[in-house]
Amino acid sequence: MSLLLAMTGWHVEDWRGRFAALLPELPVVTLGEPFDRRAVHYVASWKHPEGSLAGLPNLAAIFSLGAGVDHIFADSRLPPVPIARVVDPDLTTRMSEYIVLHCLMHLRQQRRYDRQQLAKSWEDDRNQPAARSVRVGVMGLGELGLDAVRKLQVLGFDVAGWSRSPKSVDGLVTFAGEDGMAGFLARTDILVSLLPLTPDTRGVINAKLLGGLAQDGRLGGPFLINAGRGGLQVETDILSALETGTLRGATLDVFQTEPLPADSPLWSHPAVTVTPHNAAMSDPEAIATLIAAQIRRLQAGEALEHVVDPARGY
Ligand code: NDP
Ligand code: OXD
Repeated sequence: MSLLLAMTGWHVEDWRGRFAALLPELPVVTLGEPFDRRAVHYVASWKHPEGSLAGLPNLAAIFSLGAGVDHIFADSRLPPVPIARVVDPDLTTRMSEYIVLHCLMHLRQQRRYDRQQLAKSWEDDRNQPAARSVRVGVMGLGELGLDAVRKLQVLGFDVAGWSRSPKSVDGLVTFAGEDGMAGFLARTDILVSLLPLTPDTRGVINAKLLGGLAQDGRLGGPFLINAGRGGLQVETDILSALETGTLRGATLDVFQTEPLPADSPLWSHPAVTVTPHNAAMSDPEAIATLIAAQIRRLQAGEALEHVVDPARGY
């Protein structure tokens, strides 16, 4: 019985060491070496190469090394076994820090004061709207979205949420599905995207959606914060909306192509804040501990936690 580490872009030997320490009885193998495919019972994946998990006859489960699973469902030759993802309080807290930071940055117009400081310009218009007068709309009311909602509410923001299925959340105005989209957007001054990337959500942040955002808010125009996935957004539509004034500014942590190409106009746009897909960096020790606990659970005949639904894609 072994654990296969199937990842690209990460230091596989660091992960081997972590799992070997947590599960000393379980051999750990990697895609870069010869291994017995029949012995592999578990896979830990981050962007594994297409087809690399086919032909593992005794595979029992695939563990995503992140919260998102779009990188796993991107493989058209995926074996039909349960897929579990990361749900980790540390990761959730980091994401909420990011969302709160950028909502406050747009509320308090920090980019503008940065420019004024560079120009040594003390300007008379120093007014600031109150958080309670600014409407934040959170797309995605899952592990990350709901935590961000709670923390934004503590600061006084007027928060609403949008999800696939209808939700009743104490103290939160909620909208759901296609039918709820227009009403949700019409009361949104800062749009926060914490959606997973699925066939249904790909390209959802497009000209039509941006055109539906509130234009009557206290910030002088709507802002976008996307920390979900780059595939949710149509970057040319975001740039056009910034040019026409439909959108006042954006914070983007994720991009259609990552790393963001050097020639992307997003890098130098004065109304765009770019971060390198690190809104919520996973703590590797916490992730490995979580997956080791999942493997122990399976070995004890218990059910896996945080299993995703292949039909929904998240
Ligand atoms: P969850 O699965 O817990 O929540 C997903 C939410 O999105 C749910 O509320 C779900 O609705 C909603 N949703 C899914 N599809 C649709 C749809 N078609 N229309 C409307 N709502 C939809 O995920 P998490 O909160 O844990 O994570 C969200 C995403 O954040 C991850 O998939 C990943 O892409 C991203 N992420 C980004 C990181 C970063 O550093 N930038 C770090 C970690 C994660 P419902 O409640 O009805 O099911
Ligand atoms: C994740 C991520 O999905 O870091 O965990 O994007």
